[in-house]
Amino acid sequence: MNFTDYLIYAKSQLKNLNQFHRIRIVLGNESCDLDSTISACVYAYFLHTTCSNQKEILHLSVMSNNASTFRLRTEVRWLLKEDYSNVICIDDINLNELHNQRKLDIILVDHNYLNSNLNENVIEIIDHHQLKNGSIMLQDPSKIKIEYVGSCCTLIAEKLFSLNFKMTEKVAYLLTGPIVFDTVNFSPSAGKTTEKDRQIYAQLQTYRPQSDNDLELYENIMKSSADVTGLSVQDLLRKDAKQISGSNVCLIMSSLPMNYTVEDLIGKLKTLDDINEFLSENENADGVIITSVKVENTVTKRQLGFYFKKIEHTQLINKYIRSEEVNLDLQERPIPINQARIKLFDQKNVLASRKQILPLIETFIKDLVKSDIS
Ligand SMILES: [Mn+2]
Repeated sequence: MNFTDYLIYAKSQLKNLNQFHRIRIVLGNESCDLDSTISACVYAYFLHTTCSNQKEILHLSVMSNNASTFRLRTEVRWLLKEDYSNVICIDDINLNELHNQRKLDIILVDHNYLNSNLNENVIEIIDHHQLKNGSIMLQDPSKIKIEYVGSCCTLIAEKLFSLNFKMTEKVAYLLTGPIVFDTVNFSPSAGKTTEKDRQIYAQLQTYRPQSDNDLELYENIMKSSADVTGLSVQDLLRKDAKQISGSNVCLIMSSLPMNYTVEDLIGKLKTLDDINEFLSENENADGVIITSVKVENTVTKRQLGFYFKKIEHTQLINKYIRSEEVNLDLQERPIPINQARIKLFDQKNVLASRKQILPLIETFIKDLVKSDIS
């Protein structure tokens, strides 16, 4: 069974879940980015084709997002082409029901933590994000693979190679997409590439006869990911969002599409209604931290901004995020809107992406107690 046939088969089985004894879900992270999506789909395909008991066990890749947010992932649609419509989103399947029926296993790819009771169903983790307090610990340590490489697809490909998977040109191509995208086509100034990313990339190339020009592949993914045609302020904030919850504060970290800056977004705001509505639709969060990357003549520029409903939160985060321990080297910029609860900065430490910033913010708001903010 090839990759396309597997996705069609998997989606068609959503109405036959009762016929299986076990449903094994490969779950991508909540941002549903290209890396997450390809990692989940390819790994589920691998597990399905190597499973000796396909009648009893169903392997599905599931995106942690609903279909209306997933549709904002223009780069995923570009890379997957006709396979895009067969991707399964979280609103296509009732995981809680499978959990209650005690037939659910979950494999996390591109994240290592679930903020729900489904945590106890996790049987394997393959990820390149930092482990944190509360990360899932599995009884069998060999089922946790966490390594800080540029792309989770590097780890998925490594695993497939080590287990004698019959690599095809198509699967090699799909895995290559996120690797070149996440490493900014192996750009030294982006600082994302590890030796393993290069090694695995070279190994994947041997399955792709026409792979001489991956600059074109990279530029196509970039172009489709940067396409903001028709996106509203809320879409822009929603496209790549991750939630951080402390006991007293909940906030969202949104990464904007490539080359669309925080300054562009703030310039688009006429009132705060759009941001407030975005927050109320996301667990009624207290605020949002927004990051952006723009590459100009191979120079990477980053911006960071935030908005909190309460001025006390703005002040607290402002103090923390500019501190030396966070080390982002932020330079404040003026904004075109008279609003003390919004801040905009150029981030001179361009090596720090959301992957590095998010755990710091997480630690900070975990420690916040009510007396700090009231
Ligand atoms: Mn990733």
